[in-house]
Amino acid sequence: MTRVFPEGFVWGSATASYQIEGGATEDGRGPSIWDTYSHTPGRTLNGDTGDVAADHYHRWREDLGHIAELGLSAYRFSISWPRVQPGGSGAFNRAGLDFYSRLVDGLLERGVRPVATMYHWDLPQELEDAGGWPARDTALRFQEYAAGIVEALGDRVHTWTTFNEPWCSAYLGYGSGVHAPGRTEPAGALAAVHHLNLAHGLAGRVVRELAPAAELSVTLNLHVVRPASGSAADADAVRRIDALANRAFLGPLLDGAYPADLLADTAKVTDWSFVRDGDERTIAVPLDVLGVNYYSTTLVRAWDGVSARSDNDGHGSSAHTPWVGADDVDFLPQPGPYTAMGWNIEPAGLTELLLRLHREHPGLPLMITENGAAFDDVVTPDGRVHDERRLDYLYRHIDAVGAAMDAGADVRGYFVWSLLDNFEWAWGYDRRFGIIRVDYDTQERIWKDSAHWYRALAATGRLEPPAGD
Ligand code: PNW
Repeated sequence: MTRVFPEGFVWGSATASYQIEGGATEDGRGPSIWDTYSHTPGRTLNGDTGDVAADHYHRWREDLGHIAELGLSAYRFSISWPRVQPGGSGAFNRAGLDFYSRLVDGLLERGVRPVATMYHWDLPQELEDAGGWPARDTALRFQEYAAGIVEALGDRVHTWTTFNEPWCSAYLGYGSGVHAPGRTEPAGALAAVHHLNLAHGLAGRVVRELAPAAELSVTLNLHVVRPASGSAADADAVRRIDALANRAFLGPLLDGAYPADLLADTAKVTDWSFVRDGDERTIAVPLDVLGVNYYSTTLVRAWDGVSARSDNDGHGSSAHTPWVGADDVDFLPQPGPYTAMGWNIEPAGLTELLLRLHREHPGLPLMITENGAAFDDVVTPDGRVHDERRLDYLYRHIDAVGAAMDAGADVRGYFVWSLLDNFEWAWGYDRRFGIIRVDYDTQERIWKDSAHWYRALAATGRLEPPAGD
């Protein structure tokens, strides 16, 4: 069935600084935790680093051309903190700010709305050395950084997004250690959750003050958590993972308080004394739009402490769990099909998630800030990439967004992850999410079939089933 999206629905695509820019030591950029982590042997697949990545730092003008050619109404990118403030505090780096200023102007000239993420995981290494996100001071440094970039770019940026997926920064960075900085400290992970939330609130106030015309948002990777059975024990496993994954952020951001069950569940890990009077009020700065990243679903059951654990939480191999304080919850393998990340494909989960948000937070506009899939793309002799599985994934998920809108959810737009193949974190260059292929030898950009298809969608707002669907 053909689905028609409303006039003004935003069609965008997304990237992140460390994943595409390269230029890691150029023009005064300082090191980030991802430089350190990726240069540590054994941390990333094949020892890949973001030193060169998709060379966007030098090819940004060409990439703007692709964005314009695709007819996107918005482009979501992130600002590299160590590029604009190399040590994470004190002086700003003019050359770094100029890079983003040129990018923003280039987008505006092409009629594309700039959506800037302040933090997509590249913390200045100096701040990590001083304690990282488990340290409260990092949130205060983030407020200064936010003031510097908002002052420089102001309301030329249409939407300021404070954080991308604080869940990943906290639990993968400080819990399981499969992301930078690779620490495995359960209490530290929960302190990181709080300081990321706090930093969001502090930076949100900066946006309100310095760029009153800009929209304020944050992007969360909310989890759709389902029980393996109808038992009360499995329902409780769902509740606990929902608290760690979703309500640890939604609670303070939207309701002004951490959920009581989260504090009780994790009492053995930490007493949460890092939450000070007034913090929750600071965090709850009103949002204009909530960014939602969606890829897959999560299936859990209560673990009896005896049977073999399936050990399949989809977050990379680590002896440490990101789900701190929930050792008695087991993550089950899911029915396929799967993407090249091993993530199960389930578009209905996206509808379910959007309707939950609509129900629990009526009146809050939503934006899909990431959705997409990695597959093993093949370049055919005609020089094309027939990525029909990605195309099918995108079609089904965009259709699922439409279904949620039909049922009342206020969804304003959709950003495909990602514009370009890029450095997929611990998986390096082995996993390709782009709708545009990057040849890492020549840095040539090749439009995959999904890019051609997405251009037609952005031009018409009409979602047509791909051939063969
Ligand atoms: C998101 N997980 O990352 C990020 O925002 C992107 O930078 C990334 O490239 C994209 O999704 C694809 O992975 C995630 O383990 C990384 O649950 C890991 C997880 C979730 C999201």
